[in-house]
Amino acid sequence: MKAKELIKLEDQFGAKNYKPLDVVLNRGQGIWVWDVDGNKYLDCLSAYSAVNQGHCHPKIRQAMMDQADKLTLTSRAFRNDQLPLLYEELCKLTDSHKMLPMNSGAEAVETVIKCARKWGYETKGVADGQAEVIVCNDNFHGRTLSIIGFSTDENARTNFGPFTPGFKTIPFGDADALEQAIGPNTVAFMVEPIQGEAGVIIPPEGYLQKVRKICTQKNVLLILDEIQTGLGRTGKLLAEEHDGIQADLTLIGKALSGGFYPVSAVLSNEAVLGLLQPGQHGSTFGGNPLACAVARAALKVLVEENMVENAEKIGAYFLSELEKIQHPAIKEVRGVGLMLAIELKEGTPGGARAICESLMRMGILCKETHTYTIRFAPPLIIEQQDIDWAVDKIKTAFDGLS
Ligand code: IF1
Repeated sequence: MKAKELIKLEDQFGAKNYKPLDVVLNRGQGIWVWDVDGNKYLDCLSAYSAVNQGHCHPKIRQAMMDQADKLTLTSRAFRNDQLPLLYEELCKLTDSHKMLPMNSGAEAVETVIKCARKWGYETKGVADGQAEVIVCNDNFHGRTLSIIGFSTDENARTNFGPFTPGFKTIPFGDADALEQAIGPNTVAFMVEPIQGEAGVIIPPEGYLQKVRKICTQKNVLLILDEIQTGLGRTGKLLAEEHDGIQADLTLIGKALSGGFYPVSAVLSNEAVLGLLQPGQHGSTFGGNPLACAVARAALKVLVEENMVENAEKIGAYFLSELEKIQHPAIKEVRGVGLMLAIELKEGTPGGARAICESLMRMGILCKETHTYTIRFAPPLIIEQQDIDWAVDKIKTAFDGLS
């Protein structure tokens, strides 16, 4: 079917909760994707960092096919032979004591909030029903009711209430604000090491170190949402490594499956996840053998093929090349590893969307965030020559800006 007809079908039968670029993809390999008309594009979004390993990685694909031939789902009523191996491999890789498998990122966030509250009541001694979790302005943690309830994005939350109580918001990047916001009922502080949806917002140097110290001093759990920053995206396996700290609870998702399948996880020290008793949390699909086999392969190729190191090296190169682009519409270029952004000056005609559409016509897919930020997050296997090719196109896109 032609792109036009497919778009028409989507508009007719689909809920309009997205406004995608009008490119209809049907194939992907490595850093490249193709549309139904056979046009080839460099993927600079990587499905919001879910395909860090590149599209249709052959080894992850093989693991998925092999497992699909054997056993896909048992539920957690029975054990399967893949989950224990994922537990061990992921915990060793991330230096965690325990992990809890879920499916989507939002589910991992919901899970961690439940666990933090439970820890607050049973270990910290917070009075029943009083637990409070501190989050940041402009956070993005997912789409469930509890999560959007503590979002500060009006578009995400308007007319979806009433919401779950027990959350407090503070400015991102401000450790003093955290110190002041913590009260006797605070059980956790949850934060993205770099805010993704907010537009690749990098906190001031040393922020996570300060936050870690404050949380330890005040007996508050530090929860890092690394669903987007994790698994190599920023040039480290986990972004917390840039600050040399360890969170009490870490969330990962997206690239945990290399884009084949929704797999997420809560990683923790024993004290927190150890509190859960049978029947208190679960999911039909969480921890299923297909998901676990895929996740094991996704982690294996990430390590074996040095994707994290490549993200660090090529990311630094990409940033330095983007910084060389001189254009009056550019306000700032920033990034860590392969999580990069160009922010345009307010009022730039057409905004970031115009640049994204122009890049699409030249064979690069990226997505604007908010009105003025263009995000670049290619798969971590990208090479220098691909960056050179892309930067050339990005320059041309800016030249075309009136
Ligand atoms: C969409 C953004 C990215 C996340 C962090 C949890 C989740 C996400 C830090 C929830 C999900 C997504 C979802 C996607 C757009 C996207 C996104 F632009 F909204 F911010 F990646 F940059 N924590 N992020 O970034 O994970 O439940 O979706 O598996 O279309 O909503 P999920």
